[in-house]
Amino acid sequence: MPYRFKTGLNWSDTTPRADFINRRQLIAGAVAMGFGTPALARINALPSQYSTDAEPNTLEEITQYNNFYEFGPGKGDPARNAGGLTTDPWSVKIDGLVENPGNYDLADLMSGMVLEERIYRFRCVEAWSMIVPWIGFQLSDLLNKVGVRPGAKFVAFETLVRPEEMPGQESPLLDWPYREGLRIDEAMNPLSILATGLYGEAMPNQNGAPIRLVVPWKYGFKSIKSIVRISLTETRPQTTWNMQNPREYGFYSNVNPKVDHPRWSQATERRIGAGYFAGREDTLMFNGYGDEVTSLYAGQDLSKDF
Ligand SMILES: Nc1nc2c(c(=O)[nH]1)N[C@H]1C(S)=C(S)[C@@H](COP(=O)(O)O)O[C@H]1N2
Ligand SMILES: [Mo]
Repeated sequence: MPYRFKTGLNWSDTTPRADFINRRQLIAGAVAMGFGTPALARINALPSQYSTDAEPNTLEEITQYNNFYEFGPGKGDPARNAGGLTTDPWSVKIDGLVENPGNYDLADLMSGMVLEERIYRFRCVEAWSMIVPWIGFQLSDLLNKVGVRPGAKFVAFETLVRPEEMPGQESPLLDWPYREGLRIDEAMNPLSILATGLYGEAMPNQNGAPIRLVVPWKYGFKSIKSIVRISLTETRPQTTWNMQNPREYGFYSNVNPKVDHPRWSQATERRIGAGYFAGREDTLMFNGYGDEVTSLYAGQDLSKDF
């Protein structure tokens, strides 16, 4: 694998992060989740300059408290129902304003990509948060590989539609497929990643196997799971929650403590697993990633472009 050292970090930096990967806990979790074999292959990934040094949530918290409406609307539904999703073979269709469109097998899609471990803050629009040690690569690297044609202004994403394996799709709760989108400069920002694993192992189904988006300065619903299509478009794509309720969910969905959801405050958040007495934390503008992304929105009124 051709490592590209962008960060000055390397494996000899024995970061304290190595300590949190408690192998026994991982394996116990994998078995409890029905992965069957404890022999999950560890993924080699570089540490990243973009990681927070906040303490990650446990594997159990990350894999038992989920939003993945294709498997039901409850937080426990994905863990209960996603085990039967077939994630191999997997292909992703890349189309629209792109030099090399096609149906890419996941392995081909990932070839040449640099895998990093990115420990990111993750903030759901429902005002809870987690710290997740993702494994993934920059979306920009993939877009550069397939070649963005002039005129492309947005990137649209779609999730798999397979009601036989995704029982939530039997109900019209959302207009399937789940859809999301980014402006091209947001997609090219180095913080935007396609994640294929977490805690050093392949992505659990309930977290969006085998490949999902993670955009850490935006509310969690932008981070679309189990992606089967990526389209480069000239016009702004339709997005699931905006279609469902445009008054409550905008296209941008940047984490913003000063712009409340119509039905609740966004000023504070509850860290999953922090315990009943831990108290709420202040939500940070752009979820704490302002240094990296504030310039993307120069001149925009973020109370209108919410
Ligand atoms: N396809 C799809 N992607 C999705 C969702 C979904 O229901 N379907 N839920 C979103 C929401 S609201 C959140 S908060 C995150 C949750 O990711 P996690 O379960 O890995 O924490 O996934 C996002 N991506
Ligand atoms: Mo969410």
